[in-house]
Amino acid sequence: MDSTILAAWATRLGKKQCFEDTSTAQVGRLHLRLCALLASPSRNGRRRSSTCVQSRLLQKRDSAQGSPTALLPPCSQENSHQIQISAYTSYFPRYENLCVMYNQVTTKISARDFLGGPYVVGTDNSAATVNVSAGEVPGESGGMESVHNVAHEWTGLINDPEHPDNEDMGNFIYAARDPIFYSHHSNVDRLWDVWKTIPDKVTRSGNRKRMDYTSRDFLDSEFTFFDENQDMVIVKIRDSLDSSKLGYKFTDVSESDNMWIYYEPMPAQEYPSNSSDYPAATPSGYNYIGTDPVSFRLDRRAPTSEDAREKGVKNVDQLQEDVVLERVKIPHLQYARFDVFINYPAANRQTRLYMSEFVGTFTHLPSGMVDMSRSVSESSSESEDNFRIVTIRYSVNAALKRLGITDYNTDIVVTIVSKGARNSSPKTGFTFSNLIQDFQ
Ligand SMILES: [Cu+2]
Repeated sequence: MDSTILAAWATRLGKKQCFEDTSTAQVGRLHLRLCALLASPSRNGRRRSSTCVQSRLLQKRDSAQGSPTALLPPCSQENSHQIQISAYTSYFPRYENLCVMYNQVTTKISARDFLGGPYVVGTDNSAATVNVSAGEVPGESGGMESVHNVAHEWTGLINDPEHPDNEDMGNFIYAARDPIFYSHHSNVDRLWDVWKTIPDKVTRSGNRKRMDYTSRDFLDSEFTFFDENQDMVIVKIRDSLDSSKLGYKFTDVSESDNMWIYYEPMPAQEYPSNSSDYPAATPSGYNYIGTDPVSFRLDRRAPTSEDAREKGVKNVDQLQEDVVLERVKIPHLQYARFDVFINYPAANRQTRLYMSEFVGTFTHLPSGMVDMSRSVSESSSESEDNFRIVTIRYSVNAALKRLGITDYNTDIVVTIVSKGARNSSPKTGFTFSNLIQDFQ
């Protein structure tokens, strides 16, 4: 364990940069009761989870130090400096979770970065090839998609040989069979509300309000539901953006939300890296993310008033700087995860994610967008239809500031760490069309 990291932990606890109230930072009692449902003999046994939420929670509780249910060390006097080093380690995954949330939600200022690319006429999230000149638009993943996906991964059965279809929560075909699906998605909705309340200045000096898309393509998109009387109900996005119009209101932002909203990543490693030692990505070319980490140089420029005008903001200070992985090609049936680090080419699958150099993640779950007449495991066709093309944005303003990069002339090294499900080795490599700097 790096001594500078341990020193930072001691400083953090010494300065009481932790949270007084951890009472809400636990899995709700609701889900404990749901375990009875998960194991109910009335469910399809083949789709019954063998490791329900309760058992996972109890495992975590058993391995935790201190308070059995607290997710973080409490701020009591006794534990400020006296905690043994070994006790910190059991909290590392929790700080990693907070840092992932911070990078996927807090650092995202624009709707495009948080929600994903706008769905406009021509958007195709499933096509293997995208003909831009013909008006086709590749899908773009926002920060929230991966936050949503990891909960599916955690409560699903990815990589379980007895459940090759990753049912239930690990496969979108089956996910709604699991009762936790509904509370998970309620929380996704709640986090969307929370995102809009986070002040810009948490990560930057800007003053930009976080807003939904305002285009009619977005607001007038329709979804069809059936109500409790089995009558069809059509809901437009514009009707669902304000939950109070739907008859409910989320509770106020809690102390456990503040843990990730105001998370302070650990100090930088001060890893000596010379960006000129690394190749730039080939524009519109063949770029490869292998099973080992891969690093690229990213040439940067300053934003212009034209950039600001294009994005509908008044001045360049309101723009958000992104590192963009363009058009990553992912087989629908393959699990994919890319963690990205800035100026830390030594990053690998073991690198902890609570560090300043970590700028975000992306997770693609094996998807049900395949021939529904066959089970996913049977569907082995590698035809072009079975790929997803997706552009992924990593927002880097806050990380650049933490790393002491205060100008736009300094090029950076971007390291992509590919991971398999549950941090296993990735099974395959992926290609992407370019790695660029962009402003939103
Ligand atoms: Cu979901």
